[in-house]
Amino acid sequence: MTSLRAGRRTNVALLWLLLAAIGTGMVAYAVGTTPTAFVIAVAHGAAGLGVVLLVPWKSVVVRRAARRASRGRWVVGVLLGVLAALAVAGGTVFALTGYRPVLGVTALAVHVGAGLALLPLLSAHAWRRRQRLRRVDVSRRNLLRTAGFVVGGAAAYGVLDVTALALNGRVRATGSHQVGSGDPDRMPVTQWFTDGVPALDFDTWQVSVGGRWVSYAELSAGTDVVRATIDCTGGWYAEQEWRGVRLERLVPAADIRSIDVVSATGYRRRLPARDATSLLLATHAAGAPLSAGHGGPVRLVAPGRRGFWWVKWVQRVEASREPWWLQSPFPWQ
Ligand SMILES: Nc1nc2c(c(=O)[nH]1)N[C@H]1C(S)=C(S)[C@@H](COP(=O)(O)O)O[C@H]1N2
Ligand SMILES: [Mo]
Repeated sequence: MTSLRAGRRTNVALLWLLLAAIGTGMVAYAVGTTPTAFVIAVAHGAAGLGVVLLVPWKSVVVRRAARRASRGRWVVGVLLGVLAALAVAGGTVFALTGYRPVLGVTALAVHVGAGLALLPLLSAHAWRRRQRLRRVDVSRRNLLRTAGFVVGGAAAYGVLDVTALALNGRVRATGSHQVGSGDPDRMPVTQWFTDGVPALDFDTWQVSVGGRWVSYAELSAGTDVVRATIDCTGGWYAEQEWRGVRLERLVPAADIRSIDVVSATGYRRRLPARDATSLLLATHAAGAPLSAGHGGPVRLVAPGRRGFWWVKWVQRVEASREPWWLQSPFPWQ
């Protein structure tokens, strides 16, 4: 019986670690500022690598269960194992080798894809095999044991992080690798769901800001300069000197709750009104006009926010009475 109980303990610990890894992974994409991003990255790495440390115990459980498993369960089990392995391998390879797409796919994309695919399968697997929560599951000894794997995972993550730093130089706390700082032409052109780069005429381009048409000429004559880092959830970041007009000069702050920024492609983000002081409608990066790929004629610069907030090809900016969080957390457009 002791080995059965050990199996149960392993399963419970593994479930918590996997859910923690997936949860922190999702939260990581919503965070753009460094102290918070660092804490989340460590928690994510600790949970994920803690899973690896549990493999010797889980393999005993699996070997025992495989003998009496139905074919369906066996397939689900193998799939779960493969996805978990892909998630860990993808994350590790990405940390060590950086942003290097192979046929358009990065190790980070494999990591995220496998992690997201894991969630429904894992939930179904755990639900089918659910058991009543027992006192021992939340006993001090058991929680300490799980915490031990988290500490071990954190130590492994520390080693991975230091190795990544030695191999790649600067890595941001979000886990993103530096590509093209000070040299916008080297930055990757990134779209969530590629709707293609629109060819817009810079000379005649106008942006509707709070109902008023502002010409490209007026915006590109702006002298507000912001040094800020664009940090794509795809795993790269770049620091540039952006130039244009600060949004607060154009949108009166009177009783608005949020600001809608809409692209010529239909892509849009809604930002909290308190951001108005830091937002920039940029026409230039590193002294040169923005290329079409990087959002020219006009793009939004949103310091401290992940790249998906930096709306390209801005066509319309509007004050809104809706709260900013009334939108999909990530753009699915
Ligand atoms: N209109 C529009 N703006 C967009 C996107 C998009 O798909 N469409 N992608 C966002 C994402 S995910 C990132 S990381 C940055 C990338 O900017 P870049 O292509 O100039 O590097 O633009 C953001 N702005
Ligand atoms: Mo992105």
